[in-house]
Amino acid sequence: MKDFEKSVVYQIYPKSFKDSNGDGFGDLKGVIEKLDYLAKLGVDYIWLTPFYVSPQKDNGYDVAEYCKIDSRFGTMADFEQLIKEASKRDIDVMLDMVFNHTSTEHPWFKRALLGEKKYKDYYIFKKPVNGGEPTNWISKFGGSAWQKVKEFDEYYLHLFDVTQADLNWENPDLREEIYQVVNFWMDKGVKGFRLDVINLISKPQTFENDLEGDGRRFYTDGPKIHKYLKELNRETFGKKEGILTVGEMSSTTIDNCIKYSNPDEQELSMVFNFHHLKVDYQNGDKWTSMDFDFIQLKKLFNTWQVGMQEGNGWNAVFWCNHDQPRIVSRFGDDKTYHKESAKMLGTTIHMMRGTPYIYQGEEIGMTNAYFESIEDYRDIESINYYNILMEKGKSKGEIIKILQQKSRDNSRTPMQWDKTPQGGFTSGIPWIDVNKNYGHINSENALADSSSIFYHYKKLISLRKELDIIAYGDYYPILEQHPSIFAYMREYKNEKLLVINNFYPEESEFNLPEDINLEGYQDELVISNYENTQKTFRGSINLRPYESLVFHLV
Ligand code: TEU
Repeated sequence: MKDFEKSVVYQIYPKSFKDSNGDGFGDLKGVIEKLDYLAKLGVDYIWLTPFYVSPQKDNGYDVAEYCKIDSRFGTMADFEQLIKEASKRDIDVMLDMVFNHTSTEHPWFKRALLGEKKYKDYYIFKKPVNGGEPTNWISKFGGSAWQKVKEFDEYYLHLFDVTQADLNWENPDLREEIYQVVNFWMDKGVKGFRLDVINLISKPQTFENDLEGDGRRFYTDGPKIHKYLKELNRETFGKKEGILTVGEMSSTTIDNCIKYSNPDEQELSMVFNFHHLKVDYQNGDKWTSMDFDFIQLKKLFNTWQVGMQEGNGWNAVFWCNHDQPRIVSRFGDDKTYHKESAKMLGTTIHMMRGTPYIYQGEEIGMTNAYFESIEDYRDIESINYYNILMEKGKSKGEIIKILQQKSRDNSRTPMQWDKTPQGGFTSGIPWIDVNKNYGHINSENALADSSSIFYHYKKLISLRKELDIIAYGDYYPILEQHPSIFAYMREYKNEKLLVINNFYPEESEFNLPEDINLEGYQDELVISNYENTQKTFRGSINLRPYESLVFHLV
């Protein structure tokens, strides 16, 4: 059984990871081919995003069959082999479970439309109000969250795409179906679950207009959410020991996240929150283009690190996933200081209190795609917002600039394995273009260079195993108002860890705050991102561009 605090999870987006049969679409056999690479990196778990039967309107987050594998990804035999091969390398497999909604192609929804009461009650159908939508709620992908069906004079709720109908968790039969799905996959040997937007499953009793916002305040961390998660835990993963569960929590609060992840509550092992990834949204609007607010970034991390620690909750710590732009392009520098800034960003996250998640390609510093035409984009959210912004009168040029910064497709371009055509991802035509920089940013190059980002991440992972302070230490922010340095301390027993990161391309001077006394400690530099680095820490340090240093003080 693995210790979550000492583990690192690697997220795989199978569609873009490795294509084994030349159809341009990554698959499970492709994942098996690359297990040695992942074992070399040293990760403990792989989390695979959905590969179930799906019309792929939202790349698999629109599930049409929960217990069947989409033939484009392979077969159940491939999946069983993947579990076996991963386990030989001491890697456990985590699956992504989408239980807030199903595809409208799911047999339940189809039967609902045929008027079968049982299945209609699996979803949230409402009568029109004043001849229109039941409420003014807005879908996360733009437009109304309600869609009228021609079969009856009613609307169904879809918080995401119109093809993703929200499930009615009030219905105990529906909940029972969900438990069977989780148990089915657990019986296959799955050791963890990532639960998609799980804090949105509990909707209010009455549906009313939101006069202040888009409706999220009524269903985020909704009225019965903790009851449902306790029941889910009891009926499924709580029955087995050592199953890692991580909830994706949209627009959540620390108090709720403590409840979700404090072991006494018996809900989940850990949570993702996204507040730190909204510091480049102008007035909360993602579809704008602006620089990130560094002070706010630190403030959010510090508040969550300390808040979760005080409540004995547990964070999943991360920069990247399949919904976020690439971090080196976002808060680092993907040109002059590509290597330095990518390593610095990795260190910032991996030394925190929480379980780190690495998204495929992050370990080689993959960058945003910088697609120049809307035809290159595949993501439904990006395409919807392209149209919305066009209607609002923005120019094509402005919109493309926003998409180059914000689109989810930035992280969905194929994994760059080597310098052969299509970056070695496929022998065919990939479903989305490969980033043009695959000739120099690729895994083969990274493996051949002992100073690569890959080996820095490998070292971060192994340090977590070696030093208990990284897994178990307390977190203390320092220099909170410093305009360019993100520094913090960890403390465990009589040890300390001092983590210092320069987030900018200019040099910056680090001075230890006067109230921290390190007299009597021996210090050892455990990881850094420049060669020729001073090995001990005393007094002040002049940091080079994006320099990152971690000292262990014993
Ligand atoms: O994402 C939930 C979610 O709200 C986002 O991160 C979303 O992509 C972002 O708000 C858009 O601005 C999860 C999945 O990770 C995502 O890929 C799915 O599209 C979504 O749920 C629906 O299942």
